[in-house]
Parts: sequence; C-alpha cells; structure tokens
Amino acid sequence: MFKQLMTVTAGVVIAGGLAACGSSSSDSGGSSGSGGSGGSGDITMGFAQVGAESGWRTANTKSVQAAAKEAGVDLKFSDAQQKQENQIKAIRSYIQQKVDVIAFSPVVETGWDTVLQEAKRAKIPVILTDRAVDSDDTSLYKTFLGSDFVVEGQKAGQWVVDNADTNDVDKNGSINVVEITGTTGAAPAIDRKKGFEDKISADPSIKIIASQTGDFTRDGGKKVMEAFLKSQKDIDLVYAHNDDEGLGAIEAIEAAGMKPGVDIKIVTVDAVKDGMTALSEGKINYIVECNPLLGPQLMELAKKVTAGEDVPERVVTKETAFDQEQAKQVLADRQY
Ligand code: GYE
Repeated sequence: MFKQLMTVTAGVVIAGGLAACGSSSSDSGGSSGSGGSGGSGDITMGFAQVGAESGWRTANTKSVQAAAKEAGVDLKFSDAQQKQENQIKAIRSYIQQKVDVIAFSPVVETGWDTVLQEAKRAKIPVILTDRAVDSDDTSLYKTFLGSDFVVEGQKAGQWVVDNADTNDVDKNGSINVVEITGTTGAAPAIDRKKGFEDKISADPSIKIIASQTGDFTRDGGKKVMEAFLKSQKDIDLVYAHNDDEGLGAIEAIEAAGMKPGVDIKIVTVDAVKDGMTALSEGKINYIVECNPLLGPQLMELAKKVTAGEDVPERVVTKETAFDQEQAKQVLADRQY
C-alpha cells in the first residue's frame, strides 16, 4: 500500500480525480459548514481550503470533493477567501465538531503552531495538502502531500536560461525579467522564486528588474503588469508564479499595443486549461505543470492516518512542463 501511494502517477490521479467531478458547492467566508459532497462514510474530514483565487484552486477543490464522495468520506469544506484568520477559524470549528481528520492548504507558511497544537491536544490528525507550513515542530502534522515548488521554479528558470537567445527580444544582450509573484508568504511564492533565481544565476545576462505580488489572481497579474509597463523599460520576459497571473499580464500587454509571447515572452506555472490554450496560441511561451488533482491521494492518506497506520511524511506529486507544441498535443484532453 505504501509503495502504491508513492508511485501513483499524475495520469492515474487525473483519471481518478475527474471521474465524479462537480458534485458540490462550497461555503464561503471562512465558515465551516458541511460542504455537501461527503458520503455517509465512517471518516469525517474537515478541509480548510485557501480560497477560489485561480483555475488551479477550482480544479483542486473539485478533485477533493469528488474524491471524498468516491471514498465515502464525509467532507466538511470551507473556503477562507485567501485569509489566514478564516482558515484558523475553520480549523477551530472542525476541532469543536470533533472531526476525525483535518486537512488544509495553508495560505501562508507561518503562524500555525497555536491552532495545530490545539488539534494535537484534541488528538485530531492533520494532513497538509498542496502547501507546507514553516514550523520547527513537525509533530503537528502527519504528512504533507503536494508539489515541490522549488523544482517548479527551477524548471521555469532553466527554460529561460536554455532559450536565452530568443528571450532577449530586443537583442541588446540582456534579458530583463519582471516577476509576478504569488501570495506573499505562501510556500509556492517563496519556493518558485527561489528555484527560478537558483537557475538564472548561471547566466549573468538574465536579470529580475522588478518583482511584485499578483496574489495568484488574474486581476492581480493584470494590475501588476500594467504598473510594470509604466515603470520599466525594455521588458523582455514575464515570469508569473501561476497561469492566472500570466493571463492577466497578457491582457495588460495587449492593451499596451504589444504582442504577448513575441514582444514580451511569458513563462508561468500550473498548466490549467486557459493557460494551456494561451500557450498553444503562442501568447505564453512555456508552462511548468503543477498538478491540482490531489483528492484521491488525500483520501488514501486520510484513511491511513485515521486507522493509525504509518504514512510517509512527504508525498510529492509527479509533474512535467510544456512548450507550445506539447500544449497543442495535450490540450484536447485537458480536463481542468
Ligand atoms: O499554483 C496557484 C494557486 O498552492 C500550488 O495556488 C498552489 C497555487 C497554484 O492559487 O494557482
């Protein structure tokens, strides 16, 4: 079983995660009422979701809800609207309701110890999903299921290095990068920046000339890009921490009378359908995949921890990356 869990491929997860999609609605505003997708199973899970900020997040929520139904897990679902205080409230309410297991995707890395200690005292196991916490006390959670965001940033940076010739769009010998980061303090924002910087440091002609948060939203990406276009000269490339921000940047670039993907190159992370469509049209140049379909693996882990079985402390999802040709090939089958 252990081995099976570790070797589930993205493909298998995709198939499983989409089999019973779109089954339930979610609460909002940090309340933690029943999300309605759970069956009448033995396990009750309280799931404190980050929000609904991106296409990735929507696919992730659907995957969790569908997998809970499939596994007969009674799911209590809450949407924190990207606010840590709402997630903390939701977790406290799950503790009060004496759920069997709490799963959550921490909006930012720090500030969780107190509420996680409360869960521990109540003997409710916690599973981190998608994003990690930064805490010295690893006994506060059983496992962390999700992507390696540093590797994602490295893949993006490596592509910029490997394509240095064409990325220097004005051919003046330097590649001026503007970075639209994810939510400040979030694991994927911290790690995607780090991984990217690791790789581009190999080529001194590549420079990040400006960096600002777009909060992982399309609107945020658009606003930040509008500001960059006013404040920066000679932008060659945008590195956006997710597709939605990149799609917002496309709108800003087009509104300024330029061609995204040509006059300014764009590299993003996620590979949701809208991003892949823009990639296939040549408006985005490269996308690093981040798999949102974590539901089936999460339910498998939940069953194990509630049964007192050992689980690996880290389960990393498998992912790839796409250029324009590859995007064209997989787009028709892309479900999210
Ligand atoms: O990349 C972004 C979302 O935590 C991996 O959150 C996730 C990120 C994802 O808003 O689109």
